[in-house]
Amino acid sequence: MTLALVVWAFFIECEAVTYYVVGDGRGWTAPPNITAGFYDEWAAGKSFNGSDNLQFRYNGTHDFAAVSKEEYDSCAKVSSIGSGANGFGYGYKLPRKAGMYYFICTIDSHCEDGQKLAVNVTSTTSAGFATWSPPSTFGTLSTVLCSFALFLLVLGH
Ligand SMILES: *[C@@H]1O[C@H](CO)[C@@H](O)[C@H](O)[C@H]1NC(C)=O
Ligand SMILES: *[C@@H]1O[C@H](CO)[C@@H](O)[C@H](O)[C@H]1NC(C)=O
Ligand SMILES: *[C@@H]1O[C@H](CO)[C@@H](O)[C@H](O)[C@H]1NC(C)=O
Ligand SMILES: *[C@@H]1O[C@H](CO)[C@@H](O)[C@H](O)[C@H]1NC(C)=O
Ligand SMILES: [Cu+2]
Repeated sequence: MTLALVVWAFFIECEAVTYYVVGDGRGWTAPPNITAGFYDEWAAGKSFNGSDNLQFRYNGTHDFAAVSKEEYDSCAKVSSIGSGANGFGYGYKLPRKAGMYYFICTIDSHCEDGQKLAVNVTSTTSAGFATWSPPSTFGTLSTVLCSFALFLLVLGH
C-alpha cells in the first residue's frame, strides 16, 4: 500500500495597477492640439507607482521614445519605441523602480514644442493584497492584477 501525502499550497499575489491615458482626451500630440507645458500639467498632481501603465494614443504622425533626462532636455533624436499615425495606441509599463522616467516624440520639432513627458514614479508596487480603487481621473482606470500560483506537492513511496 502506498502512502501518499498531498500538500496543496495556493498563493495569490495582487498589485494595484493604474492605466493612465497620457494627455487624457487630447492624447499624445503636438501643437496646435496642445501648448508647451501641457504634459507637465497633466503629470502634476498624479501619483505614479511602479508597474503603472502609460497609454500613448495619437492622431496625426507621432512616435514616442523612453529617454534619459539629458535626451529629454535636449530633445535628442533617438530611436523610438513606438510610432504610427491616426488612431495608434501604445501601452508602456513603467518600471517597478522609483525614479524619474522621460518620454519624448522625436518627429520634427514636436518635443521642443511641448510633446515631452516626465513621470515621477514615487512608489514601488508592493506585492501583496491591495484594495481596488475606483478611477480618480477621467481616462484613468485602476485594476487589480493578480497572479495565481498553484503548487502541488505529492510525497509518497
Ligand atoms: C483620434 O481620432 C478619432 C476619430 O476622429 C477620435 O475618436 C479619437 O478620440 C482621436 N484620438 C485622439 C487621441 O485624439
Ligand atoms: C498608487 O498610486 C495611487 C494613486 O494613483 C495611490 O493611491 C496608491 O496608494 C498607490 N499604490 C501603492 C501600492 O503605492
Ligand atoms: C490634432 O488633432 C486632430 C484631431 O484628432 C488630428 O487630426 C491632428 O492630426 C492632430 N495634430 C497633430 C499635430 O497631432
Ligand atoms: C519625485 O518625487 C519624490 C517623492 O515625492 C521627490 O522626493 C523627488 O524630489 C521627486 N523628483 C523630482 C525630480 O521631482
Ligand atoms: Cu509628435
